Amino acid sequence: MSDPTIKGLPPPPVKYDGSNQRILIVHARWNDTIIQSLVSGCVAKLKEQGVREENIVIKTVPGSYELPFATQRLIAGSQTQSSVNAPSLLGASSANLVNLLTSDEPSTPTQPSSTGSSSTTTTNKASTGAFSAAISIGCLIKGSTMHFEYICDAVTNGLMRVQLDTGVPVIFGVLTALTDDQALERAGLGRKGTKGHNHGEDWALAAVELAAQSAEWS
Ligand code: DLZ
Repeated sequence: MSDPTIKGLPPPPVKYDGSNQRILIVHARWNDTIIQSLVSGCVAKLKEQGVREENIVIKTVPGSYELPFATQRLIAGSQTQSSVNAPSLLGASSANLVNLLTSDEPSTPTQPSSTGSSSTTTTNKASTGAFSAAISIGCLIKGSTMHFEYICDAVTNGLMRVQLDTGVPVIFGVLTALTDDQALERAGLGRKGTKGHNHGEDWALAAVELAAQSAEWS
């Protein structure tokens, strides 16, 4: 049983207003049940903070290892959209890539994963413009090889680099769990006496706070 008085995100000193923010969620599809719960908790909390549905853009990638690249491309694409000079900065091939990842078309629903249980519903009237913050969501669960350690390290460093390089806050929404139960508990799906706590909610709060604060800090 976890003790909420010791660990976890305490409430912010003020309630930050997300009504003018545009938030990107990029999520992996590996460990789909856990991911769906994290994304749902995250979206619900973003809305509670005032973020409008059309300003929540959800994109997916296969696994957590793909998160840094996709997050970087999508942020760069959104900055290009909102800058009149930006097209001249891009070579033809990278411009095409950005267009591919940031189509003006509405976000498509999550594709079924190998488990076939994916059901994230995304907005059907997505807005355009620069993202105020991004939340990269994945779930890595340790197996019997060193794969877990390498991917955890690469994704953690990659996402840190993306936020420092782009100047857009990137929230680290990646569970790095040693067991299935650890991951389930952190997605609010615990099965050992307590449902645990959905960390997706904390990531939403962090995104709105960082988006509001970084606008003031710059
Ligand atoms: C290959 C793999 C494995 C074994 N485990 C996970 C996992 O627990 N969580 C996750 O998000 N992704 C996993 N992947 C997929 C990799 O992240 C990546 O998609 C592939 O190695 C292709 O680059």
